Amino acid sequence: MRLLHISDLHLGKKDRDEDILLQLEKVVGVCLSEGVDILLITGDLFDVPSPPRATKEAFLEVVEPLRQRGVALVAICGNHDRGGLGGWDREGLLFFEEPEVLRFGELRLHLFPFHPHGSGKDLLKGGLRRASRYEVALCHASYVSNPAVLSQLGEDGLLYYPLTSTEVRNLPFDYLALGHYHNPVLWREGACRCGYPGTIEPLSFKEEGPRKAFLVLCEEELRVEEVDLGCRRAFRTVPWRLGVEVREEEVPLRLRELRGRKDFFKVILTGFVRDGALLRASLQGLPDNVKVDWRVIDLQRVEADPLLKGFFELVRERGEGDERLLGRGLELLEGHVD
Ligand SMILES: [Mn+2]
Repeated sequence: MRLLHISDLHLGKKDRDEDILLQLEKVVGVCLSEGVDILLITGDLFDVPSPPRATKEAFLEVVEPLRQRGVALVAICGNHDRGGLGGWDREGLLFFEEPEVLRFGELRLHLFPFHPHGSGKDLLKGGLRRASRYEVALCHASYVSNPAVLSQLGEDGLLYYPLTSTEVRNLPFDYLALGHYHNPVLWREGACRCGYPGTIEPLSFKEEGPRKAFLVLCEEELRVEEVDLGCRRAFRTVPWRLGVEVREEEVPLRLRELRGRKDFFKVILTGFVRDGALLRASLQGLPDNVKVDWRVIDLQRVEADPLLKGFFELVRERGEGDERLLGRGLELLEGHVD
C-alpha cells in the first residue's frame, strides 16, 4: 500500500489557481508514476468554505486521471474550507468534515477534520487501540513543540488545538499526517512518524523554499520519503543595501526589472539614502510581484533636524559609523526616521 500526503492547497486563492492547479497536476503525475493507492489531503483543499463551482470543477478535472486509475482520494477539511463541502462525495473523492475511520485492507485511516471544538482534541481523546497492521491518522492541527510552527501559527493567531510532542508520542499511529502549517516538516515522535507537507505552491513570503509531498510506504515497516515538487512562482526576500548591492540611482530601474520575473520579491532596502522623498516618489507604480520593505536612513531628514544631525555626527566622529548603530539610534529619536 502506498500513500501520497499533501496539504493546504488553498484552491480559490486570488490569482493563484492556475499555479496551484499546475502543481496539483505534478502531484497527480507522482501518484501515477509511484503507483500510489490513496492521495491524502489534510485540510484547506479550498481557500474558502464554499468555493465557486468553477474552482471545484477545475479541481475534479485535474484529479480525473486518479479516478480513472482507481486511486482513492481522501480529504479532510481545514480551518479554511470547513462548512460547505460535507458529504461532497463525488467520483471517488471523499471529503470529510466529521471524524471517521476508513479501512483499506491492512491500513486504517483515522480522520480528524478541523472542527471549532475538536480536531486536535478529538485526536487525543484516547481509547484508540491498534487494530490493523498500519495505522495512519489525518489531522488539521498545530504541533506546538516545533518552535517554527509555534511562532508562525502564533504570529498569525492560528494556534488551533495545539498538540505537544509528549501527546503525539503516545498515539497508536505509524504516521500522523498533519495539515495547517504551511512549510514541510517531517519528524519522528517515538514510533510515530509525523509530517506537515506544507502548501504545494508557495502562497506567501512565509513559504520560501521547495514544496514537498510525502510518499508513505507501507512495507515491512512504514516508511516516509520526501518528494520534491519544486514550485511555479517562488517568494524571494532579497536584501539590498544601498551603496553595496545597489546604487541609490539604480533602485527604480532595478525594481522595475523584477517586473519581468515570474517570482514574487520582497526587497529589504537598507543603508543611507541621500533624498528619501525623491526615491520614494520614483517607486510609484511598482509591479504587483514586488514589495519594498523600506528601512533606509534618509540623510535629507537627518540634515534638516538639528537633533538627528548632532547624533549622526557624534556617532561618525567616534568612528562608529556602523549603519545598524546609527539606524537604531535614529529610530530611538522617535518619528525622525522613515
Ligand atoms: Mn492552510
